[in-house]
Amino acid sequence: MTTFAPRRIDLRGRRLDARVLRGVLPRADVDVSATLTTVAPICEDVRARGVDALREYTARFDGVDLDDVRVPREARRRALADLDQQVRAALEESIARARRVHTAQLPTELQTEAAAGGRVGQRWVPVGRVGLYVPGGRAVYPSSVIMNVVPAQIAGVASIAVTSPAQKDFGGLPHPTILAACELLGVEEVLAVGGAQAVAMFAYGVLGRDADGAEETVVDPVDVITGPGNVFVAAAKRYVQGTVGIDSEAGPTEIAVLADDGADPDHVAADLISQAEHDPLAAAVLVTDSSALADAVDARLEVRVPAAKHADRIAEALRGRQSAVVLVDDVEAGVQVVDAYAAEHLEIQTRDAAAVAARIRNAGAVFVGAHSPVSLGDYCAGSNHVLPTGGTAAHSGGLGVHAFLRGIQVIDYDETALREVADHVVALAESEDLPAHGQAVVARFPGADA
Ligand code: HSO
Ligand code: ZN
Repeated sequence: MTTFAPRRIDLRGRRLDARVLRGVLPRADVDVSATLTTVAPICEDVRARGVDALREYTARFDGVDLDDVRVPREARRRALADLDQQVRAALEESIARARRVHTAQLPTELQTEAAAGGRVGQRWVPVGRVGLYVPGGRAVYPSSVIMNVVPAQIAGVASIAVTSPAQKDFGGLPHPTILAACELLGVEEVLAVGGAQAVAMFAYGVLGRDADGAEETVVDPVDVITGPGNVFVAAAKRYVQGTVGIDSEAGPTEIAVLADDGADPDHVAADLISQAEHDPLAAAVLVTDSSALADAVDARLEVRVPAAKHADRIAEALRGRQSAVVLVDDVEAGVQVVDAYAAEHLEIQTRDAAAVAARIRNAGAVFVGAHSPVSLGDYCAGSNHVLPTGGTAAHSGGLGVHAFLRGIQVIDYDETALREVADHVVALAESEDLPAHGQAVVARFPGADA
């Protein structure tokens, strides 16, 4: 009788169409839309009352009386000076790898001749200012500072602000490791605000009063907000979307492992536990064609879970309806299942792992083979750990430099090239009953019978 094993779903001999798979692979219930009604008044209040509203919400939700929402430079310097040397070295290595990988993502400018003398280019221009949200509370993720700041910096964003909730236990500042990470990265603007109110602060900007009582801008509005957070943060991002750009909404962490009988059950168990550690709502899903492996993984969970520091929430995550061990007929069927699931993180622990991985179409990130666990990607692979959750990997990818860039098309036709295509513009304009469109072209060729 096992106690930590996720429930079993047996799909052997079943037809794996999309409807069946959607029904059997449920996810955690996180209702972002329902939370919109809670966060909307908070966002509007911050928009209307600025810093005064931020102070009130911070007192109410975080139990901190903020003098200033801005974290002084001195506090960030001190946090870095006090940082454990090993953690500092690890953050530096993580930053170096992330910079290397994200630099390679930069798109190249394009210049195409659509016709002789008719050039269309594409320039990539960074947004002017971004606001990056770093969670606090149960989740203190200096690694997430890196994952948000590095792509924004590599994209060339001139103005970068980071916010993280004020912590009662740390003198009302964000967690010191987060401040240290900001300092290591050279972030010049750090704020001590969390929750929906932080998202509103970035979206609308906030005014306050200086020492002499004169009105001053405390936080300028941003163009883009990125970063993971709880359901209130996700809902607030959804609320302000349109006013600003956002990255994908982050839900509870998910790991799926596609494994065959060659996988090491202890490693599979350790990897499932590693992401279950985040949250009682985290999802851990093993998909395998080997019931022997499934049994062996269950057995290793029995040993590893009770020994884990966060055994309670790990057990809750593994036993939750969002987690499962799924039995399939073969690896081919397994690929169909994990594609339908569209996991945030997908490990491939099968023979010919690289070939199997190459066939995956839906996943936030794919971890190939025995030596690429998800926790490597969480910290030090160079890849980004802000990834699409909740099945959104079917239409979205992880955070990268593109989130901070816009492609601007540049159209540059000469007279001959315009004349060449004038009749077509006129014909399409007439067909849409928008003749002034055609006339704007014809006006350039007086006397011609276009
Ligand atoms: N697995 C998380 C990221 C993270 N893990 C941060 C540890 N720290 C979501 O991808
Ligand atoms: Zn993680």
